[in-house]
Amino acid sequence: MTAQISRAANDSLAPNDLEAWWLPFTANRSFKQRPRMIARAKGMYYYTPEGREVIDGAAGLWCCNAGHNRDEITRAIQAQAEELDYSPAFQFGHAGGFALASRLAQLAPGDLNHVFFCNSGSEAVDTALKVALAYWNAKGQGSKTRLIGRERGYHGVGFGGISVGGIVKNRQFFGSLLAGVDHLPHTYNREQQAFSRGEPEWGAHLADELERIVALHDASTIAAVIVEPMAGSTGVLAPPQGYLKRLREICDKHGILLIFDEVITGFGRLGTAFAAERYGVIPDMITFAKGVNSGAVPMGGVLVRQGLYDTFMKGPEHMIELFHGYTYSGHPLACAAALAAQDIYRDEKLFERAKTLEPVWADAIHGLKSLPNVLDIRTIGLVGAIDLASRPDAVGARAFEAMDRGFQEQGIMMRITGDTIALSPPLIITEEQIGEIVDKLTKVIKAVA
Ligand code: PXG
Repeated sequence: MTAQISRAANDSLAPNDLEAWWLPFTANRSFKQRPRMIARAKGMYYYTPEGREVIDGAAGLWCCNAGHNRDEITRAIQAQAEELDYSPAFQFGHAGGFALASRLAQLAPGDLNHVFFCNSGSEAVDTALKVALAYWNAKGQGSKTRLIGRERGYHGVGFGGISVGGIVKNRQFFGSLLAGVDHLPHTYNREQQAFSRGEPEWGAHLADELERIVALHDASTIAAVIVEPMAGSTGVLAPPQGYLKRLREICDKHGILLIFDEVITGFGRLGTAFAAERYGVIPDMITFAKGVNSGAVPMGGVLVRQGLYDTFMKGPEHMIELFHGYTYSGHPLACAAALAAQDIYRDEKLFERAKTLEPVWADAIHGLKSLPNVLDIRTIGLVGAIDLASRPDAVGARAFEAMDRGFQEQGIMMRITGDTIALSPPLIITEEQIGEIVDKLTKVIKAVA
């Protein structure tokens, strides 16, 4: 009931009305004292219940790549809901799912030409990890069970994803996680890489740590390596030049599957359909979600290479080949939204747009270098991160205040992690709007000095 939470009514109504929803990854008590409410959105902007405009510096949560409330997507969802609200994907199919899978197979590089649908990035990651394990089983190499992730990796919040992930807080409260997981070192080094644009020169050798892990465990026990081509959630860590190629070579040498988690980098964020294309590296699987339908309906999935798919297509034909799937795998509304979003990406050349804007964006964001407390700035594609110095004994407080004041006072939505501000605007952003983001950030960073 939007009217109940207008600004005038906030103080009296907030404690009761806001109590029941336990918000995810949120400081709930702070939020409920001083809510950041959003009522509607269009294009590059959100609007608060009282009608205040807020520029979206984060494409929602890195997902609304075509901007908000695109008419084409809205109409596609409406039309689909009138025609077929739901149809089961276990043993049945519908045209939209097949059309979308073919479309994504064409978009993906190399022979990544089969798609397994699910409903989020977390499910996509768990699906990819399970496919890797089942693949080695199907090949008669069931001893290959270890999964290798990376420090500072984010792969969602399923038990598989937090096990291969490398974020301490996401792991430390949840028991022993999956057994048999090891981690590569992360690739960030401020001394060597400060204020980098694009891929830093230093750090390709960190891929060689995979050789050390293989020497420790033996390749006969390792199923797969999973990395984000660019680590998004932990503060925008672009891959060092040559790093991903080296990982691919080492995986090939030892017969280890390579999974790129492209939940953030997929659908144009780095100026190509997938980051795999930008880096000229073909992984064995790509996980995607978010941008697939510009965030309009929950959807995720895994793109799988021909050889993997073929390995499963054996045995009696009445038998299920992979004992895995979700009630809402390939949901008709999500597929319809995705087909419409993919049309927008193609017709408006939004991936190319991200590539063209990359230097403009980099100049603008790096222009904030001399503001107070700025320790590092990183940009790549249409992504940026600004590390602020932490306040003594209050890690995260400065960026939290920046996020809050940005929304409440300046009208800008940003993401934060620790004392890092992360930016990833919709790919429809104009040069003027990049300027608007920079102006607002300047004021915010000064205000939290
Ligand atoms: N993999 C990657 C690389 C992600 O970035 C997930 C998996 C999980 O997706 P779901 O759909 O299950 O949330 C993600 C999600 C942020 C932020 O601000 C990042 C994500 C989600 C919410 C916030 O960094 N990434």
